[in-house]
Amino acid sequence: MLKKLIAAGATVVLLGASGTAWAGKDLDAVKARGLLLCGVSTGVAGFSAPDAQGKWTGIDVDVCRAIAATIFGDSEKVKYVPLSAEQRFTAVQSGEVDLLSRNTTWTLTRDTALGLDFGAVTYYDGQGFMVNKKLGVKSAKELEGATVCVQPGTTTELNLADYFRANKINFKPVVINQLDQIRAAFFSGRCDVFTTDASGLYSIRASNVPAPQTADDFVVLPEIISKEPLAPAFRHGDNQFGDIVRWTQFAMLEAEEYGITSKNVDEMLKSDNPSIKRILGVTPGMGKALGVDEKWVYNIVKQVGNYGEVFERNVGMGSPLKIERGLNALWKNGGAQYAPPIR
Ligand SMILES: N[C@@H](CCC(=O)N[C@@H](CS)C(=O)NCC(=O)O)C(=O)O
Repeated sequence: MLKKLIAAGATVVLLGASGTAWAGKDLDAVKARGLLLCGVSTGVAGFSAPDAQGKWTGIDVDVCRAIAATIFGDSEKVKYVPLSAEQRFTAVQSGEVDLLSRNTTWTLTRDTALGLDFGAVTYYDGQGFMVNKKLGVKSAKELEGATVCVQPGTTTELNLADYFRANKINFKPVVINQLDQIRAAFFSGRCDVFTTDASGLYSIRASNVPAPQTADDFVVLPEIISKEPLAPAFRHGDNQFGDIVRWTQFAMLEAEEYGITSKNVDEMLKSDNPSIKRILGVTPGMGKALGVDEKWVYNIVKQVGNYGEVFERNVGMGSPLKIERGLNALWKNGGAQYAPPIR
């Protein structure tokens, strides 16, 4: 085959044993620094937020941790950089962060004109609306004349205008940059409606309602008006780094699919299943192909967990957010989370 290709005039680049032909400067810089610089939000509980001790937690934080486990074998080798919606893309472009793992929607313009690339979708979301129950509103179609709190620099702002225009509903946007200020504006009644990704609404309702109001005073309306595939973003141009980001997410999904968890991963090393042996590096090859340690998936699962564990711990029914798997269930359970095979 190779001879035929060469005979046909193809330029064939043969890779060395280390596969370094794809290595790029971004991955080199991460390795030289010994730390992954991960852009996160300024505080969306369940996704990326500092706890009382200042330790960052959430599903987006676990994505950073898993990528650090792939690169360094150590999920702690991450520095978190909080970024507002408006700051986030410049921070990636300028090199202030290596990776943006922060409820960011994968869109065509971001993937092209902004000079970014996206990894695999870590959370399938859609935009929703939250209102105070005392307004008695049951549907977004009843929002004629409403004031709507929205953060700038988001797909949210664009979808909001499209949706209200398409449905011929008048509204007044209240555009506020800082997340804590926009939440305060909504909870103090300065806006009738808060709109963002449904995940963000559940997060804010579970974690940020100021006393004496409670989560029960607020309702998320049934309309989901957009597709918000949330994925990690990074600079265009370093394919090996991109492969690592993409396959780290797939590895967490494959681990869930094969029943490999943080609890049983040591047992699983003894499995006879050829797929599990390959995934966990007992049969070598996958790590070498990706240019990382053969134990990369073992390290991810042992230190961070499989996708289902990460989802449940941070945002699932056992967490304060109580979000159902829905579209984020594995494909074999009727969801959209599907990983290409590790082979
Ligand atoms: N997924 C949308 C919205 C993302 C977004 O930034 N949402 C706001 C509203 S909850 C947020 O997360 N802000 C966090 C912050 O500013 O720290 C996008 O990518 O544009």
